[in-house]
Amino acid sequence: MLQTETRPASLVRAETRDGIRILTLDSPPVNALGSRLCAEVIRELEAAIADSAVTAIVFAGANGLFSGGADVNEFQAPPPPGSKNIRDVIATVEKSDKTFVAAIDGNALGGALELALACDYRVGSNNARVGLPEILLGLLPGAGGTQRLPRLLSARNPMNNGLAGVQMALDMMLKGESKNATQAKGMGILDDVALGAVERAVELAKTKAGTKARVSRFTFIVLPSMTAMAHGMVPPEERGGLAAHKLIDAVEAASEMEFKYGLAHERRLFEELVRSGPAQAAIHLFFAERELGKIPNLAGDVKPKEIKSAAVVGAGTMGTGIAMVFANAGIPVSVIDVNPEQVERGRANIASTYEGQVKKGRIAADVAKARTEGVKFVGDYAAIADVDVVIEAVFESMKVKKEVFAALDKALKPGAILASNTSTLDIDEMASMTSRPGQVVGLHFFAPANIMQLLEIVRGKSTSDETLVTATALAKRLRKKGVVSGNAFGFIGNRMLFDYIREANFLLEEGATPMQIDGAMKDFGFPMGPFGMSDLSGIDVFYKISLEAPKAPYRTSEIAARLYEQGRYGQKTGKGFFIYEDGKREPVEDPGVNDLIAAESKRLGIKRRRIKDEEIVERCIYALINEGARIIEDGIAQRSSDIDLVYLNGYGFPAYRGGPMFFADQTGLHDVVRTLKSIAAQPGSDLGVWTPAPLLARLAHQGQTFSAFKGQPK
Ligand code: 3H9
Repeated sequence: MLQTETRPASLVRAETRDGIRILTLDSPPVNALGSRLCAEVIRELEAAIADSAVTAIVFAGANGLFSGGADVNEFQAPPPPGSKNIRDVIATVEKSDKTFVAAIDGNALGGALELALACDYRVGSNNARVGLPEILLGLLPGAGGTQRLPRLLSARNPMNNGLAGVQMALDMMLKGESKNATQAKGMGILDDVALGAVERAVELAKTKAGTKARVSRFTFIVLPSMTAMAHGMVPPEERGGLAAHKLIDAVEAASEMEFKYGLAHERRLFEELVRSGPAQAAIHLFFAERELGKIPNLAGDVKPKEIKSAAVVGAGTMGTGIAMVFANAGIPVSVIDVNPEQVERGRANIASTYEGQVKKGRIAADVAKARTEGVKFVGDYAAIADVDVVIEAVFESMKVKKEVFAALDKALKPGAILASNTSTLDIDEMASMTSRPGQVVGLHFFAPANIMQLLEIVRGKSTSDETLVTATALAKRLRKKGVVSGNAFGFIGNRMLFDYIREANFLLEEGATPMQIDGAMKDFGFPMGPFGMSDLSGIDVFYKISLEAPKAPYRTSEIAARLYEQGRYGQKTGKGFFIYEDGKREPVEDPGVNDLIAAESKRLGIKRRRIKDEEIVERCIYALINEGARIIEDGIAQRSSDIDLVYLNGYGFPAYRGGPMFFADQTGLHDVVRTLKSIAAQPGSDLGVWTPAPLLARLAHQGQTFSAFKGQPK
């Protein structure tokens, strides 16, 4: 007998089949368990529990998934008093004597899996994915996940007193990894996998009605050596590991305390985390990534063009790296280069990269073979006439790039997109060499292209909306974080980098050493300091870029130029700001460089002084922030969160600080402006570079943040 009772305006659909009440979460796009949905679920649950004709309750989800978990938006401010959350839903389930089954179709993440774990049984469809990814948001599972998952997995994996299961639970939560249906069934998270999860759940509910299999009643043990090892494997609390350490504490509490006290402990730890800087940074970045593909002011509903094949001009390190990015995404790609030695080096680079991945167990040998074969080397433009997109990755000189663009325009089919991998140069000037400026765009990959996540998509003055939308869709397909940038020298990332490097060099002239500056920036959380980075990228590369840069309105440091003149290009020559012994990557201090810097200070009449690490960090980071503000105001970046993603994914800014603009917001823009003014007041610093950017000054005055500023690009 089928009775249907639907409430269209509601976020929960209730339906009864043969005494089984099915509650379907229906809150697009991802059925996030926000306060309104939770209140409605509780109302429906209470009605079902009170109904003596209902023998069991099944939870399901609409919109192609069970649920994406708690509504992350609600973690950005304290909840209003009395609002309901997923913990209240689970408490209602836990109190009831009825039988509960979760029917998981698609994703059940975070609070959604925690709800499923509170049920007696869990059934997944073939496309089910379950996980507790809270750690990726700087949180821990806060609705019983740290208490129920180790209990369940310990019971389902009883070898070694259930310790293997506890280890699985810890690993899964500490990595934030989700598991597919087969894996979840193998681990014991799912009781069954079936084609139709809801139908199977209803069947199971009918046969199991009246029985209980509550995970909360299981017990488990965890060894102190196991948690000690886990603490040792995650980063220190102050370096992004706060949530991980608290998560391990919560699991330990689960084994030591009665269930209800363990829950209370987990809740306390969650509440501490959710207000912490790292969690707020991670939540900011979660939404920043979801904003990425959104381009304001497009003319209508513009669709991306299909990209079926690609070509790269130049078989150097960058060109072959880009080719591998396409091969990894399954897009056939040709590399064009006329220099046979370069081609051989490129071929060898690709082969050795894929072989290395096979050796490390990252890809299978047949995948490596297919990818290697997916890259063809060709010698002339005629061979790439039919490709849909071409990326030039030749020498960073406008003259050379213009010649390449003119040749590509003649050779390629109409409509093909011509892209440049330039890291600084003017896209419009390259477009002017073609008959198709609308199909010209910058695609600035970061080295090594096959590893680094960032892709700056540079919009020239004539770049068409269709080209731009195609480029952002392509970025997604290539599994890159594609940030749209306006066409300014250095775009977003390098334009800000020049200010950062400028300040680091001024600090050298005033009394610091490269080792001290790099150490201070590493303590702040960067994987390497500005001088280690210069040595890695090449002092020659920076020097040549500086020749093409617009003239700065203030003096520039000449230290790097002195090193360049001595042939000290960095790691590739074994010496730069540092010395690299026997091809090692570890920088060693060079007293000769310190003498060279001291001589520069003398030449400039600067009296060297002791500089504290705090001043180093402040000046380098605040230089980034001030230029970032100008970039937003000039419409080069669409939003401040795009700048944060650029710095995180391209330049190693520590994720737990959320990016330079978010860091400024957290510091308070008023305080940032006050610090800028105090730096400017120091003798010798008043070069005009510390004048607060007008947007920064305005927002500080209004008590605003960069995140809340919704200015539009020009
Ligand atoms: C948690 O559960 C805490 C509990 O332990 C304790 C609580 C007390 N909330 O990614 P997409 C939005 S913490 C709010 O492009 P996909 C997203 O912003 C939570 N919004 O889709 C976007 O909005 P817009 C633990 C969310 O198909 C839209 O949905 N859960 C949430 O590629 C589409 O997103 C997680 O960490 C959310 N939870 O991937 C899971 N999730 O259209 C986070 C998504 O306005 N979510 N949105 O830009 C995901 O991993 C993916 O979104 C998912 C779908 C796999 C679900």
